[in-house]
Amino acid sequence: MTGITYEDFLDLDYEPADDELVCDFRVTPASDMDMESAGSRVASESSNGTWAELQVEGNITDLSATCFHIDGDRIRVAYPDALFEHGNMPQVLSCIAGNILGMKAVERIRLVDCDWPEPLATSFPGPQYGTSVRSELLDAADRPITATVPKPKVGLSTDQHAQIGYEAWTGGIDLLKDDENLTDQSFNRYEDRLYQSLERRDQAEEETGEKKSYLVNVTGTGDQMLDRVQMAADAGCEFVMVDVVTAGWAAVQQVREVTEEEGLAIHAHRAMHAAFDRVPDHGVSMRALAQVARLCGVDHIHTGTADLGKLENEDTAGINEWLYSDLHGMNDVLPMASGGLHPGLVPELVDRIGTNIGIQAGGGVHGHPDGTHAGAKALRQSIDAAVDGIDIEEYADTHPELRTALDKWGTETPR
Ligand code: CAP
Ligand code: MG
Repeated sequence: MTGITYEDFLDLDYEPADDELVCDFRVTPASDMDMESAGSRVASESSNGTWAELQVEGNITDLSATCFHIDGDRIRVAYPDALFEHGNMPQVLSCIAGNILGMKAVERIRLVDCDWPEPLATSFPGPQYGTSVRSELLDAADRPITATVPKPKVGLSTDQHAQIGYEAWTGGIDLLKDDENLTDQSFNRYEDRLYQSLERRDQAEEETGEKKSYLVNVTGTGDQMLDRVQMAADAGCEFVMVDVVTAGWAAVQQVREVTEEEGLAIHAHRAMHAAFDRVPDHGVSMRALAQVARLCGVDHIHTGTADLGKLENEDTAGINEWLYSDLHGMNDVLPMASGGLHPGLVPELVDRIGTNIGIQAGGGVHGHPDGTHAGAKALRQSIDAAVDGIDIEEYADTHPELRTALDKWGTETPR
């Protein structure tokens, strides 16, 4: 029998093994605690320790995490591979982002970043398409893909929703997108919305000669989501949208299994992410959430507008770089910029985060003085100008829809 205490989870000479998950935490210790004590408690409570000395047998300590690096308010913790159930994201998060976020031993604690080892990372499917949606499912290999959410967010009838889709698609938009809080309400039922929108989509494809699709929101209970994904596939849709934070990672993993069979891409909306990541010294960073989403297999995820839009963002460019980066051969993820965007912001957005992105504009399309179709054309024109490196004002001189948008919104960030 061996006695284990918090101190056994701290070793500043420890070298993590290649198959260990390494997590970076930002820690503000409680007033009566130093970083070493706080670090040992983080490693203990997030693996297999607790506050009381335990008498344990054999190699139970093989499952113990180790706080092996402290630098200012940052600690690094290494987790043995055997601690985790491979392929089970809720279990992994219950370790690295579980009880430790509520410990009295720390005033504040934030899971900032993770270094995912091959055995654990490859136990997850990863994205089916990632950025290749641009060429495999759409005709946007050389430019940002565009999406629009009909506004108002909810309350439109199915007819109105599908009509707006048609006007946006024929104006140059690639993807119609449901809002995060539109699912199967009585005024706009999922099944009717799906079929009617795809009918208008087919019409728009016919007229424009461009591939078009629909980010239909399948969020619901576990079974509802699987039924809705299957219905989307049967109806000929190429994408589904999931509110990944509110639905939960277990649900995302289940949806990923069906989309694999049906060849559908997953658009991840991150509603509620700010509850985790907005306070900079506590919670779970958007970077860590994006990593989890990639492993679970989403193809797109909202990562912000590089501070150009109406919502607070955490390091859009840095998170996007990680989503593009090699992860043991796993597909990348297409970042979606959304939230207060309009044509006037596109040149700066592309300057800041490039063109291997998606651009979603709801108010920035449907708020256009001449309506949805003109708004869609203006957004597409702003993207064409940015991709071709033409000054947007100059381009607007020969593109009236863009001219009208710039006259209305200029290049201001809405509040
Ligand atoms: C944008 C949006 C998106 C947010 C999500 C909205 O609408 O539909 O849900 O962009 O935030 O409801 O606000 P607008 P994020 O285009 O009309 O602003 O992308 O930061 O996750
Ligand atoms: Mg929305």
